[in-house]
Amino acid sequence: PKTLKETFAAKLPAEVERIKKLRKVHGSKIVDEVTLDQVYGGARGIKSLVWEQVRMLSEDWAARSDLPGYVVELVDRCPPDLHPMAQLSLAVTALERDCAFAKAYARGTNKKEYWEYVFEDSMNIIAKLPTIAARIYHNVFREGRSVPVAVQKDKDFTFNLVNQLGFGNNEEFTELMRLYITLHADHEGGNVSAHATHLVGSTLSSPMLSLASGFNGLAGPLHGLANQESLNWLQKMKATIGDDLSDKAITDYLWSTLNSGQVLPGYGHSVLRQTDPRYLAQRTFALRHLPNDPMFKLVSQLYKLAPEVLTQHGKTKNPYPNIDAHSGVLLQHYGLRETRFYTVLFGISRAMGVLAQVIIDRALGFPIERPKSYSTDAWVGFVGAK
Ligand code: FCX
Repeated sequence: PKTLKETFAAKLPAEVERIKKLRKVHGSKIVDEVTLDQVYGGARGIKSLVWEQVRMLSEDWAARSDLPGYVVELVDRCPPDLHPMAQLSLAVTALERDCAFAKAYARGTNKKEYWEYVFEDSMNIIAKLPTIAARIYHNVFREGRSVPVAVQKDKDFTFNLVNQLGFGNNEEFTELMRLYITLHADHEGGNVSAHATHLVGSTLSSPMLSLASGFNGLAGPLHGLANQESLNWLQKMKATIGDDLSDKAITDYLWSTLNSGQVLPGYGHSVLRQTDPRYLAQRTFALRHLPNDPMFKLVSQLYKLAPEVLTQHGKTKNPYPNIDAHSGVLLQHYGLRETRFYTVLFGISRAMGVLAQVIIDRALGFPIERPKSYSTDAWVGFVGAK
């Protein structure tokens, strides 16, 4: 008898063909109407989460930054070859023990107050992320020979993040990290890390477990891990073409990547149809601070050549660079060379965006998210296909 996997593999080609034909004939058919009401659910006056008093916020986060001992132990016991994103997700999941919202819910707190506890939890999580990340960094990349220095309670979030990683005496790098943290926070709710956090939170699961779900999505190569993939790919390209930055050498390398069935990491986007403004913001920083960095020059050459190659390749709807095409060369320039750590920095920033949204979701009483699914047979019936 065939194994389940062999049975599935044997059925797959016919199924792919059937769906392709179904979409070809009925792809443009309207299958649902979404009213604005369904999008908003219970919109009322949305309280803004923009802060006027940044100093107060920094002090508040510094005051909440201590890690519970058991979380430190859990991180320290992770094997160094466990990907830093998996370690980050584990640590954030473990913070669930002190979840104010879960305790309030268990006490039967009125749903109008949920958001206040989610707010507390979100602030506590964000405040602890730099120390968790720095601990992972020292364990994995300094073989645990060093530990993060203490949080300086009078300094801001990013100063402490950079200082705890061990790069504190570099003001320019701190400035870059302020840009990095700002750019990666969030751009809208549909990307996987934002949507996963929102979706899991819609079940009233805790902010810790919701954020860990978002981090698990961010760890995918087509999403947040693209910043790691992008720099690794650039380094392989540099190793192959050396100092030959000619259009021909680079174009040939781009085609060799595409012809081997791989994507160009850092290019394309599910929604954008132009160069990612977050890419341009990083480019502006690089032109000002590291115009002669050889890897920046390579990124610039790619920016000139890759869109044309991707257009000729004819598959992507967006041949332009996204945020991940630039971030790695900036981090590397300042000495943070460990690409397996890059998505952790993306996650620290993304947490601010997605947790803010979870607070708003609870404040507005957004319902549990529940799209409808059908089997292909049912879809066939639905669209009246043969
Ligand atoms: N290189 C090669 N092929 C690409 C491509 C790229 N950079 N981007 C898209 N394509 C291909 C897709 O693989 C797909 O091919 P298929 O039909 O054989 O599956 C086709 O073009 C259509 O894809 P498209 O609709 O344009 O894009 P999607 O919405 O499906 O995917 C992502 C968007 C971002 C996932 C896609 O552009 C990609 O894989 N990019 C490379 C990885 C990356 O940089 N991800 C980071 C995205 C974002 F910035 C982030 O989340 O951080």
